Amino acid sequence: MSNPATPPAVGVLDERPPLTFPPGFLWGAATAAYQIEGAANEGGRTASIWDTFSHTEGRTVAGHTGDVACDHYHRLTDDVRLMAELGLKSYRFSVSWPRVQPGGSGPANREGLDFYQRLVDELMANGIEPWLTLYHWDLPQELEDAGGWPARDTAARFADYALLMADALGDRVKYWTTLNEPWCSAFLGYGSGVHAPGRSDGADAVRAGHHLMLGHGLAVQALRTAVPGAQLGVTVNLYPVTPASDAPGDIDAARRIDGLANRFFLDPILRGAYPDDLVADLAKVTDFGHVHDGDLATIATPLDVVGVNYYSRHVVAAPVPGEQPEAYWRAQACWPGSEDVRFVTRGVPVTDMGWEIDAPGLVETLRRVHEEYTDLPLYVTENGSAFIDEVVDGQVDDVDRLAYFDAHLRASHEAISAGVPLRGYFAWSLMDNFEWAWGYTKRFGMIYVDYDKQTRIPKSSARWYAEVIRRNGLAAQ
Ligand code: IFM
Repeated sequence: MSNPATPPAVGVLDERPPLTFPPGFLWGAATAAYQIEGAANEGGRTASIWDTFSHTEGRTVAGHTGDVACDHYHRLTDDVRLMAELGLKSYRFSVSWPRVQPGGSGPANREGLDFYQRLVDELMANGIEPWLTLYHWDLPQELEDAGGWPARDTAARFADYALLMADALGDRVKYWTTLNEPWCSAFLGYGSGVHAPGRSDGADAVRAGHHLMLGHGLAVQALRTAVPGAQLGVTVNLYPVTPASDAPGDIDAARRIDGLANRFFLDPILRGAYPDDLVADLAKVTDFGHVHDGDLATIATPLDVVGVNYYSRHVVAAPVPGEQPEAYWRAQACWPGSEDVRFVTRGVPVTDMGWEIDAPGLVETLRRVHEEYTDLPLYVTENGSAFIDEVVDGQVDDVDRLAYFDAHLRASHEAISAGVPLRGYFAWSLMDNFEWAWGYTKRFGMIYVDYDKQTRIPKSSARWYAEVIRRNGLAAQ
């Protein structure tokens, strides 16, 4: 195999044909509770692992926290008006578990539920379909203190919380996502520790991944009864994993990383089993004794939709013996058992996160999920890019982000033409927000947020996206 395909440069919009999406295609934008809400200590909300983590010295860039974020908690009405001006058909938000169920167990917090009820009502009054994600990384701190996701009981707590939300919003919300990107929760939170709760133990990461999926399965079972007619799903972040060359060592490195990044979740959720090669790769880390009889059947409880978050591709190479400085190993600790695999760059354009821009990888990813795993409707539940934005004369002309969206929407269309039942696309993100360990230093939004004044400026990409939605497709370039 030669070097992996180099994606076309993004940044230049050359001649491209107009493209129309299927009728009813769900055009949306996404956010997450801790990244935008702020009001960390209001309305009865208690701490999540991200409050604790971000308030711990050295965990986030410049000590940034989500205490205030975009102050969306107090600006809900104005923010929904901006969504309506964009013409969004759907808005994907997440619920802060410790806001609605302080401490992660016991009764619901009326004030917390009120916030989401007002949000949903406001969305519906503006003709915007609410898309609710139950878990976007903000585990109540008390549940972490009791063991966190490596502890089996957290899965049961999650199903209880799902029921509490079904009770509050089941009459109005049709689309329910259990987890957002369980790979990040498990392997960044408990493996490399660069995300909350900041623990670093490969076996715990694997256990966390399993219990997240168990919680997902239990929640789907509970929601299936509690919310008849709901569209239930999960969102996984997927990457094509390409070997740096056709050398057997590189091909094996790609197999291993694909196992940990993609198949760790796709196989149990959509096939009801862990892949044998992944179990073998992880043998030195865990004996999978945490998997009880019946777990995999629960995890594979039938779904209605699958959400795919796509940002980039991994290109990997075989370990080089002796070449493993400590800092390098730590960064790789999110790949238990395969810490020595090398991640290589191809010199193609990258975003401000340093992630290679690779729109063809989205076609590959969507086709793989459809062709190898499921006939279920798919949604791109996140796709987007961080770039450095500048406000000039009150405007933000984010041409690179716009080009990124354009390329990935063309890729989405190509996937549909190839037979993928892709039913919608959610831009990440509606507005700039707290980018986890990076704090406010990375901007992914279509709407610029001035964090000091809490003002919003729709960027060029937002105006362009509004036009895409209006046309149900892309104009010729
Ligand atoms: O900001 C995150 C989001 O919370 C989850 N998916 C990836 C985004 C960009 O890093």
